[in-house]
Amino acid sequence: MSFGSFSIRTTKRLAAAGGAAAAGLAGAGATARDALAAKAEPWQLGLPEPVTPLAEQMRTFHDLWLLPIITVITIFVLALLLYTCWRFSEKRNPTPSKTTHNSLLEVVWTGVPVLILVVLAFPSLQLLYASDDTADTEMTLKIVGHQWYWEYQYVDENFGFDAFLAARTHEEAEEMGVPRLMMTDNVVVLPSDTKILLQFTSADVLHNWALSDFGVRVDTVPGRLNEAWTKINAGKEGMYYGFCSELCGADHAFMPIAVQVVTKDAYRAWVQEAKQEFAALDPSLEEDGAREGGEITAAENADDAAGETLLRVAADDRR
Ligand SMILES: [Cu+2]
Repeated sequence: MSFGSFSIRTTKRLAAAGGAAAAGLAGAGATARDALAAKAEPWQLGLPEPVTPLAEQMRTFHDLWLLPIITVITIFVLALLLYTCWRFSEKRNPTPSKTTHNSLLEVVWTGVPVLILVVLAFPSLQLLYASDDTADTEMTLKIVGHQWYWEYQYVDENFGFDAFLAARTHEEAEEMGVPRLMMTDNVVVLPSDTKILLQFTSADVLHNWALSDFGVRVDTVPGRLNEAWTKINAGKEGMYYGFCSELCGADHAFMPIAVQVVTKDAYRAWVQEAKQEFAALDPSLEEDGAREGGEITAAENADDAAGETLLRVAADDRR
């Protein structure tokens, strides 16, 4: 299945434009970085630059809470071990004490970890609830895991496509001018500054759609519909890459995720092109002219539940 060249071409064109912009602003580190969004740099430390509110919240949780606490614990335990090795060696401590219990110490080493967990529970639960808040989304992208590629359905626009690995070898990558094992033949295009509902399911085994920059990492489970949301900050347009993160078989390493974030206007223009390029999810909606309206209403969706029963029914249940 390859609707291929279209997306790669578009991507190249837009990437070239991005590159030119970055070159024009040479020295502006942020711009150069955005152009390479999600591509790890040698000796890079820390989490990738977050581009969504959720990813920002996740980074804050990690950098301000988890990392300091774990650092203190690690240093404390290491110091304790070293001191014990030194102080209580056979040479320095030939006749060991026979003490077996110390109530105060036992209360402390039980109580302190409990307190740490209670403190961590607050930002953790905040994050959990925030990532579950799929209210008021403006569009829906349905993501279906396959062995070994991703299928994307723009359910509001009634079209979809498959995304296969674009370049497996160094030679292919060089020839196409794309990053090896990261680019796909068709690229997911998403608008910035738009709250997007992401729905996940699988046609065969467990996969995981993971895109760290968005703070999204969700299992696709056969027979289940998982949900998440994302809203890419305005001004963070660019290419983002992710990977299947649930061991799913022989080609697990060869089903990357490539997402191009564009402005709302560019997205609308792309949708018009994409509707011509890609197959309709439901051809019957084509014939009755529903597509001319641009939007498929929930009622039309419900009328037509037969085709993709599980996914549709699950989606409609929410309404
Ligand atoms: Cu996988």
